[in-house]
Amino acid sequence: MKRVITYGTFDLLHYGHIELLRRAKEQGDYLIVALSTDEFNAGKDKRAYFSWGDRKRMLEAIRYVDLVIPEEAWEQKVDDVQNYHVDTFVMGDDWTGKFDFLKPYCEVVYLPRTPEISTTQIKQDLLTR
Ligand code: C2G
Repeated sequence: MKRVITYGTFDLLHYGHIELLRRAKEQGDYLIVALSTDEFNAGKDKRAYFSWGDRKRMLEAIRYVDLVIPEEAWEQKVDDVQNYHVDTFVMGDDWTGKFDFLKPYCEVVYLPRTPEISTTQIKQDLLTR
């Protein structure tokens, strides 16, 4: 059983997120999503539209996702990889290199982002319509 983990806010869920989750699941058999809590997002200068509970429920409805856990701190990744016996860590390539410190613990994979779609873009488009 190959276990994969990825991290993110996944607010205003869109096909860029789904494509990331689909490809992350392709890396193994079991996909864990560490979902940024509202408090952690505040640290990323992000204010999600949907609450953590609602974002968790939406992720749990996606066929590629097997488990959703909270992402509460930047420093939790090594513990997560060890505690959940993770084989592969996956992130979009906007993070390329940022998590290479995990390489001694698991495979680190950066996948190309889906172009032209983002939560920020959705918000901006809705404002200007
Ligand atoms: N993503 C993507 N294509 C897009 C938008 C997002 O592939 N068009 C990917 C991102 O690269 C990321 C994941 O979807 O891997 C989730 O995106 P966000 O919710 O924006 O996550 P982020 O705020 O980057 O949080 O500890 C890591 C952070 O929690 C990552």
